[in-house]
Amino acid sequence: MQCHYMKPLLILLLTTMTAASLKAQVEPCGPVPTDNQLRWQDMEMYAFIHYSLNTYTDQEWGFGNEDPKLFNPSDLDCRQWARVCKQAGMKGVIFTAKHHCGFCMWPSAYTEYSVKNSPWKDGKGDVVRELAEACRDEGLKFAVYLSPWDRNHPEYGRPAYVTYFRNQLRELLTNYGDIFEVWFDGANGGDGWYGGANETRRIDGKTYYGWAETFRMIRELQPHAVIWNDGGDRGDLRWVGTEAGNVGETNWSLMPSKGDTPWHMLHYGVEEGDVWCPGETNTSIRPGWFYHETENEHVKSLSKLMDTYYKSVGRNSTLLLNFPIAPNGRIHPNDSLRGIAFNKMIQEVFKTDLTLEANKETQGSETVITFRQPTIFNRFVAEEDIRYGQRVKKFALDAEVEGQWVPLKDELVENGDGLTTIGHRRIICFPTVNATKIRFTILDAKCKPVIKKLGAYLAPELTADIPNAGEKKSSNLHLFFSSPTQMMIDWDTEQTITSFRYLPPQESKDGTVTHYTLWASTDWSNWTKLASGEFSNVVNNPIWQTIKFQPVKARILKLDADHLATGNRMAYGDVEVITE
Ligand code: FUL
Repeated sequence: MQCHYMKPLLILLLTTMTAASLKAQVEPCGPVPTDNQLRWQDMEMYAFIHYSLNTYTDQEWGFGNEDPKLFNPSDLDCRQWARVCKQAGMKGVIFTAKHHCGFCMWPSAYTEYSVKNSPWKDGKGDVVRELAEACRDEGLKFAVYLSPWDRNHPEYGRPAYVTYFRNQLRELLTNYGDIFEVWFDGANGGDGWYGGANETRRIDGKTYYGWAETFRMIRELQPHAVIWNDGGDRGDLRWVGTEAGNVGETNWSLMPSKGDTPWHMLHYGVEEGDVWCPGETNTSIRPGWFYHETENEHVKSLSKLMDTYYKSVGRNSTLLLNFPIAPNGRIHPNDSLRGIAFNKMIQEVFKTDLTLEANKETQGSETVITFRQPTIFNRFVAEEDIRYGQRVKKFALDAEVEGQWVPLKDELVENGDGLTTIGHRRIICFPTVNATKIRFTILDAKCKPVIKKLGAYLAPELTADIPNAGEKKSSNLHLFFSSPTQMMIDWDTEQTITSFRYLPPQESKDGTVTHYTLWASTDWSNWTKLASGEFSNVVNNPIWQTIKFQPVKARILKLDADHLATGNRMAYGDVEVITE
């Protein structure tokens, strides 16, 4: 129900205006959030914690046959995780209770593949419980990630597994107090151990899990939880189509209630959508979701994290920031220090709203903020009162500098000025101006806008402190393609090599190798197979992939792309060969 906003009228919320009196004046305007969604949106930032057997096998996706005995942290301390998250400004924690490998971080009654068969605490431990309690003590909300895909379970792909999955979910939703969100990963089906069958199992993610029934159970057991679901039945929240840490600068919290959700819908939302389904921006503080020692120097820089903040919280989304747990059972100091610095920087940037002392006058669709004296700022914040929906479609922003109106635009946006919809919060970043006035004009809206806040801030200049992962260009290898899907690397003399690293192309998914076979030779005719398999999660998170093998003498390496994400020509961002 769209009504074009023509009437030059804008309601700027006054603190004295009660919700009831405002409600009486505001006409309904399309979908609005539920109380659960409103509470969730107010959290703004919360942490993901990835920890499982993968932590001990240096993998991103476990196959499902990894030995539970590998789980034996020397110093597991959920209180340290909760403290770090709290100091990093996170309002809650979502924990990987079960990742795709199927290993349960709590002693589920329905499987032997869990902490109860690990040496940690003689099999008497429960990571989910320790973390839930630590969060409660730190005043953080708690939530669970339960992977629908289970590469360990013998019945995966058949009806019996769905019962198992629901039984596990019931355990998590009944035994660990209030849960604020339930996270069902979208990676579904493929190869796995499956109780020893060692095969590929395909499922239809929309029908197989019977989401409607599962959702009913969640509503009953945890009526205040929001449901994140990627594909299948619409949950309360949506994925934003990337794990890189940004949502579209135009980000509608609306989606169509039915049908497929192609990338652009996930990334930008749908202006005409008929349900409220806001975007949650998930990304990791390091390249991978799980801990890898090789990434210790690649924890995201402060400027990269601030960029992520502006492109998530500042674009009407929340930020779900992942902290991996190291094998000793703690968050690595590089991650915790950076997380804490991130929060300090946010507090610093938004410490003083420079418009508080200024005069704000609204006439029709235009608000002019007049400062008492010329004021320096480089951030502008606008918020709609989303209890009444998301209404603004387009606005303009100008600063009066030395008597002249100068248009401002979002410098983090490549196409256009970025001054489109607002929603819960829109932060506009621009080079520092010294201005006497700001003019905020709503140019188009679905219905009469309800603006909750306008503010201006001065952010300190930030320079990148360490390079980000993926920026490295290290190759000095002699590399060529013998076919569109076969890469060769050769040396003048024999080398002893121990691993091969592949960085997927960074600009596009085209040509990304998802499945590979790697061969070595010393004479171009006899080839030894070194490894074959899948690069886990490489499409959503195109980070360095490492293939390790027993040291081998080689003069030539051959990489076969057995499957590409899209396209028919292998592409790469970089490759690296580790020699002894
Ligand atoms: C992805 C998963 O496949 C990754 O392993 C990770 O858990 C991430 C948050 O979601 O789709």
